[in-house]
Amino acid sequence: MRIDVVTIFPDYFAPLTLSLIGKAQDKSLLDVAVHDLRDYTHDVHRTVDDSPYGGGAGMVMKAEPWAEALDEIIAQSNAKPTLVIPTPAGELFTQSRAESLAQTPNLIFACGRYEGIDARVVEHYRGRKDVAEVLEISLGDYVLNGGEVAVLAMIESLARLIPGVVGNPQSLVEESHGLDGLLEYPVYTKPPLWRALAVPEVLVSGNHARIATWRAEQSRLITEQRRPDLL
Ligand code: JBK
Repeated sequence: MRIDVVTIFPDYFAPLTLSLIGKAQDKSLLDVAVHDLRDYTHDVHRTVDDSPYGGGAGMVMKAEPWAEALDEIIAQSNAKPTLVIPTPAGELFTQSRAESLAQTPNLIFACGRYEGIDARVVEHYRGRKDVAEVLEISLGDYVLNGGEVAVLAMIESLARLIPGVVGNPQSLVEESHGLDGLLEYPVYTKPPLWRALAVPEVLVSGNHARIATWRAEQSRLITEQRRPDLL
């Protein structure tokens, strides 16, 4: 999979060289290229933003550098890319979205800053269905300073679903937001007694049927308490 990221803060993406995502790149399972939006400006100040039409606080990212960057990246793509724009006004990012993005050979992430990107950029690429699929996606209902952190989260979540990125494929299906859509049951390791707290007896019983039943009950209870919306 090829991932292109466009941002005014390329350094934000240094962590992608670490851990499983870094190893995936070493193994050529994944190829991440980070582009500086300012390289697509032509003025001495390398201007990427301007004041909003209609007034209001903050700045809006200019359409021209975005289009120059995206046109170049799209032209260099082998397959029709999916262009993901993280925005609090987007559709919510979910595990099922991660699963579908993990199947696309070519992803482009456009990181907005300030009050966002001139709306005509999305309008333009939405109108060019032959060259790209455009998705506006929100990581969640809170305020960030820009799309960079959202993109890091999305890349981590989708990259680990690419075959070969995570060593043990069973660990992919047994997790929260996995098969049953419930939250994870609590887990324990040695020592069996720690600060007067014992590991639940069932887990040391060796009875695998009882263990499975206990874990399913715990998942249901925790989901009821913390995330009733998932039930
Ligand atoms: C937020 O993806 N997001 O959720 C996002 C992107 C950019 C700015 C934001 O405030 N929430």
